[in-house]
Amino acid sequence: MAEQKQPGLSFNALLFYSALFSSASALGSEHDAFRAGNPTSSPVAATARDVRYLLYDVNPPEGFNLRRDVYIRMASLLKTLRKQGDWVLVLPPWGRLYHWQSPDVHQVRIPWAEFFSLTSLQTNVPVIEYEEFIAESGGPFIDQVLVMQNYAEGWTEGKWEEKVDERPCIDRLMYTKDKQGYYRGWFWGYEETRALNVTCLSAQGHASILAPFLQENITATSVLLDRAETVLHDHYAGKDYWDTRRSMVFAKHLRVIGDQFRAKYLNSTDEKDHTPYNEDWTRMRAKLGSAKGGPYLGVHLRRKDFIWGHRDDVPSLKGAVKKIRSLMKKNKLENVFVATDADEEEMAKLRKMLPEMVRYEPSWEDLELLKDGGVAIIDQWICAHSRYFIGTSVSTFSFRIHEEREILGFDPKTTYNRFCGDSEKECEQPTHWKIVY
Ligand SMILES: Nc1nc2c(ncn2[C@@H]2O[C@H](COP(=O)(O)OP(=O)(O)OP(=O)(O)O)[C@@H](O)[C@H]2O)c(=O)[nH]1
Ligand SMILES: *[C@@H]1O[C@H](CO)[C@@H](O)[C@H](O)[C@H]1NC(C)=O
Ligand SMILES: *[C@@H]1O[C@H](CO)[C@@H](O)[C@H](O)[C@H]1NC(C)=O
Ligand SMILES: *[C@@H]1O[C@H](CO)[C@@H](O)[C@H](O)[C@H]1NC(C)=O
Repeated sequence: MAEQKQPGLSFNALLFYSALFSSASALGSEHDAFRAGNPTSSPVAATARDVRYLLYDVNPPEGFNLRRDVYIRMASLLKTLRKQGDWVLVLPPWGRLYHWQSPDVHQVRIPWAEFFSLTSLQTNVPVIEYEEFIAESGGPFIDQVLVMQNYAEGWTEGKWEEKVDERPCIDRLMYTKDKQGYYRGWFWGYEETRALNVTCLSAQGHASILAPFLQENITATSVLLDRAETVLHDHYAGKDYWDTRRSMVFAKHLRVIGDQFRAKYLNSTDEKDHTPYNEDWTRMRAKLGSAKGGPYLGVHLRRKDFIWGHRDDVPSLKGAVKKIRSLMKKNKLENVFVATDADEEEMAKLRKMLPEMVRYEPSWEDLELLKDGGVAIIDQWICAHSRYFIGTSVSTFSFRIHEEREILGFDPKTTYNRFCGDSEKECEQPTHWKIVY
């Protein structure tokens, strides 16, 4: 990792200074002329250094935890791009997520710093928030949007091959042209943002197959890859995957709230639990089995859309409580912490069956401050520190807890567990993914 280390803050400082001292003159192209008309713009900054910006977005219905996974794919692509050019990754603001339904809480245009430690992310790859991009690149303009899609014809002769081609758009575009000929779209709630060009790109394969195309066939300074989940991981659970995953350190204020809750309600501290934490993720290298965890069972019980119709791998509440009790007994634990998205009706039933359960329940003021995303992270953080954890089948929320526990150094036996459906026959347990340092 050492050779890739990017001192985060000085990176931005560098961009800032290059904007101040650059003597590059105004540029010929239409785009730049347009930008130069913006009084706050610094179009010279980017050109002086030939910085190129990679932006991305994800299919709207996808949840918070899949989006965290897509970030890993994009960071990987960025690393490939940086072998040949000075690319920077622009973090897509959080918001308008399907699951974030708390009423009256303003949940759009949320910067990444509200959930993650930016300096930690920057130690892995150069990233900037969207608002920094606007300030730095000369305004709310994105040169080129590439909407990723599959191939209309599917796999040719049933054969899988990796490829990228500009193709006509298959689905109706989520962007419309305005009177000036600019494209308007969602752009994370930034209504003033415009794109100068939108085209579709059929892609099949891992994220880095896009690199040659972006280097050679696209000259735009800023490129937004929409539907970025279309491309796969370069190497799932490889070193690069884990470097990026480890760099996704939760924002300190959320960890502090989680730690205070552990201490107050669960008799759990890093010292007693053998879960020392280092702010610098590159120095975090806990041995498997070294973490003991707090004296409580950690439970992630995903409900809502997971119980509607489709899933026979999700238990009834009664089934879940039975499993919880048996695990508490087996592990000699008197406390249980439950993270769940259950609705009020289910919550009441659960509380009746499991009156001793502990939950993190923010006041409305806390919720307004932390937002649904922050509360979800606190839930994950507390689950990640439990002596024994059980999650929900194929929930990305549970998967992220597995990874957090792996980073903290828990024995895999205490982590890779999930509830089984009440009448599920072969209840296969989650896979153990070992960190590659
Ligand atoms: N606070 C809290 N929120 C939860 C919990 N479980 C689910 N949620 C919310 O519901 C969302 C679940 O969607 P995802 O994050 O995508 O995770 P998932 O469980 O795999 O669900 P899908 O990926 O949508 O299938 C989370 O982001 C949270 O907003 C929980 O235990 N605690
Ligand atoms: C839009 O982008 C495509 C693909 O790069 C390019 O072929 C086309 O000329 C661009 N259109 C405009 C108006 O710039
Ligand atoms: C770039 O475009 C040309 C012409 O359309 C094409 O032949 C070539 O394969 C493209 N390169 C990449 C890396 O996609
Ligand atoms: C907290 O845990 C310690 C051991 O780590 C134990 O000695 C103590 O009794 C516990 N306190 C409570 C209130 O359970």
